[in-house]
Amino acid sequence: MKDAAPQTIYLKDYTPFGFIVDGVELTFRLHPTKTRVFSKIAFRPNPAAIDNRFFLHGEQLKLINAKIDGAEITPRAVDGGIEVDVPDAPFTWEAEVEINPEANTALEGLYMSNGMYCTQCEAEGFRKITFYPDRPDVMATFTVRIEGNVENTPELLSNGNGDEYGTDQTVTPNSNYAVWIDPWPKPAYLFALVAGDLIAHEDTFKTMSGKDVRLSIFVRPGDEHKCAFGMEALKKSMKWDEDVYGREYDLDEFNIVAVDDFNMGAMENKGLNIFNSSCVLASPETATDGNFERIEAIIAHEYFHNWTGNRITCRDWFQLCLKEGLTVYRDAQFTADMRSEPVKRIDDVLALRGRQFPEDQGPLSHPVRPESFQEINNFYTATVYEKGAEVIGMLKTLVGDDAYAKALDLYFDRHDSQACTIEDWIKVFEDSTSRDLTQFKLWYSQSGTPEVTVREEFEGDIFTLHLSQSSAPTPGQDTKAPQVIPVAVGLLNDNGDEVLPTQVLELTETEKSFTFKGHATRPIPSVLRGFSAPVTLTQDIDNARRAFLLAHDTDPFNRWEAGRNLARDSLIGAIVDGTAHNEDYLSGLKALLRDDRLDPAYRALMLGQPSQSELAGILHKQGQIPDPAAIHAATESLRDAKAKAFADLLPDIYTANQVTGPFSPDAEPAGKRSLANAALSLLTRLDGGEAAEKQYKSADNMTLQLAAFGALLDAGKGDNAIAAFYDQWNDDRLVIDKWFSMQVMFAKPEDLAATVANLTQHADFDWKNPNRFRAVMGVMAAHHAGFHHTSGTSYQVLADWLLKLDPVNPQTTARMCSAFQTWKRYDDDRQALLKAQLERIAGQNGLSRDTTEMVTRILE
Ligand code: 0A1
Ligand code: ZN
Repeated sequence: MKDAAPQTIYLKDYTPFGFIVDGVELTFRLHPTKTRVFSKIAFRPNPAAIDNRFFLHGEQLKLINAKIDGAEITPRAVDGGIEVDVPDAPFTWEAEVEINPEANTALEGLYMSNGMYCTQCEAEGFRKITFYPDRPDVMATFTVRIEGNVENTPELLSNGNGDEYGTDQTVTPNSNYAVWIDPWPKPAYLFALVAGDLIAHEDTFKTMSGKDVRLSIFVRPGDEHKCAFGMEALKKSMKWDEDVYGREYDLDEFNIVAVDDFNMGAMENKGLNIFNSSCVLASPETATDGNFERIEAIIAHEYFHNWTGNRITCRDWFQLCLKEGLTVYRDAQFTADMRSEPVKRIDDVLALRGRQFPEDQGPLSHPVRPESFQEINNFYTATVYEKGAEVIGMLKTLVGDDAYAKALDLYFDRHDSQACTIEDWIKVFEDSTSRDLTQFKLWYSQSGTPEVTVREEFEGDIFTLHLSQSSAPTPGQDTKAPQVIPVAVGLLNDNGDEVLPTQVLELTETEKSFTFKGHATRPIPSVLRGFSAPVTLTQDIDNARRAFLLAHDTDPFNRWEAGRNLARDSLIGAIVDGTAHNEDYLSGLKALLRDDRLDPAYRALMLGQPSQSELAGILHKQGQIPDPAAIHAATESLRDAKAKAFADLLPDIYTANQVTGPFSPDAEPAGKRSLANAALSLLTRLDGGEAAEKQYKSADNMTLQLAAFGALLDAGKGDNAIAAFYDQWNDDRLVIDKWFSMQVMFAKPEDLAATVANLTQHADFDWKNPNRFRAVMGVMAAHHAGFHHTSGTSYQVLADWLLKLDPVNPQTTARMCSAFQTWKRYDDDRQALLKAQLERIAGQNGLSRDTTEMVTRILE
């Protein structure tokens, strides 16, 4: 057996597996370096097969023996696995393999994290556990026996329901075992096993049909006090999925485990979700409001996968958005229901613009459903996840809420226990609404961000909106067909009253005009309300109009957007020709900040402004070469201008939004803290850090402590806090991740590379831990002015570390290569520096398949 050589896999080449699996029995005899895995699998020929070659995936496995129907055989080693001649009738495959969890630093398959055994099988990790048809369209029921040692692994967990637990002293002293039965057929990527010394935080949930489900969050001793919030989030998620989607949980228990070494956020393994500890553990002292909100959303996301992903899974990995786009959409609905809908929408659009738009504007651009890949792990992208969710949102907007609910009922009924495609998904909507969705499907196949241009006309009493769409070429797609773009529009009069409530215009052609009759005076349109489609909008309107919308738009998203566009144009003016910042923006924003009727969280978002990398992307799109230093200077000067313009208001806002009483991470107090902290950050520009110093000293929760820490670092007065923070928190790895990140984030651009070099010398820079690596390297790559400092040193530091990490953990290395994806935006000197680093990485001997694919695509 050899690891698979790099090859491109195409959606068009899909064929079903030649065999059906009737049941899987696994036994794990755990050992840190020599775990034995025994498998017994019932196969039968698949009547739908095109090819009946019996190929099983397998990587890094030591085969001890293999049998077909009890007779020992010798499989042929082929690329990426083994091949065997098998009978043309049902048969039983048995194998014994040995694997080495301790040596598994890639964190795919069975590995060890702080003495605990755990698994990560999505996308193709199961093949590192045993020989198997490791593809999502092969679904089977699993029975798993785990044999361990009472002292090291008192807890032995797998998918489904715990069936037996015991100690069997006759085999080995101190040995223990557990048997788990998962009655639901599942693909191998949803397999999970955890074994270790864990403590359970327990609860129960009564489902809509009255069944009691046992809920547990398993953590390492010492983390017990950080589970309560996650448990509440889980119960809320279970209830919400019943109330809103009619989906009930389907096992007797639901288990979550927190692990410290994890490549991603969390994983939806059937009945045994495994979480990066940063995405589940929280206490008021150690986690910020932002962390709490994210944890609630990720717990919901993984739980919602039980139906959208697990009960109905993907036929092949090209269909990844089938489960991810829908589940992200569902978790966003959940957060909007639990918290504030406009705030969640703005946060999501910020994330889309921050992560997905750059992906779509550069060499990594790909459709929501890609058509080829070399390494599937490289396609867990913002496009598949976040744009995938936007596509679901558009579908719902186009068919309406009731039709969406009906279509989802049909989807769950029709496809339960199946592995499906986007065609199946679309067909459900076509069948339940009688609408032809052929054009809509282009959202899944065309890459790139469409640009919608708006022109207005007013004649007689008729107001016309002329809409047009275009989409720039993207890799492999030079020309595009027009897509169906839902453009939500409302009309206002001069007093700011809504004269036409929100309507959805369907832009289906390259150009289309929409008329609105009976308007005695010229109405003011509010276009793309709620960000009804993932597009860029070009609208030739002046600052006065934007200021009007900032003051009056009845759509909260577009009201925020008006302020955002004012800020953007003010910044672009300052960058390009040193124009002073826009007074209308500052005075409009000030009026809004004063408005106590507005949610503090919303006002805090209003105070924000486009990031430096977003500005670089906008300039690039306008055909200009972004200058990171000028962009940095402009964003700083706008913050200074705000501090000055709001000087009289900031202390009041700060005081009025202090929260008293016991800490609660709910939306209301969290919103107040976010506004107070936004005010503090500006105030620090006026008082030299006095208020921040006070807040740092008195803070009794991480939200206040970290904001004060950041304000002090920003003011160049963070030295004492750096030392104090470390002393206070050096035994809490999640907080120490923050300590690393904050120092990188607030480094002066010219000091960034040196700050990072210094931090990587620190004894706590445990670079093999993905969270710690990202806390430093990920934050460095996101520090626009510092990463792109003319010296090029940051590029080099990042490349050095990526080369060091690649042999240890290809997946995390490859993901971070996207830091280089925007390289062609910049001037010749920077491009040369960036290219040299990319080529240096690409030229490394033995570079992983993951990283090779990323750097090759980026360089193309
Ligand atoms: N399916 C998980 C995330 C996940 C994706 C890929 C992984 O390894 C390549 C691991 C986890 C989710 O959507 O939460
Ligand atoms: Zn997911």
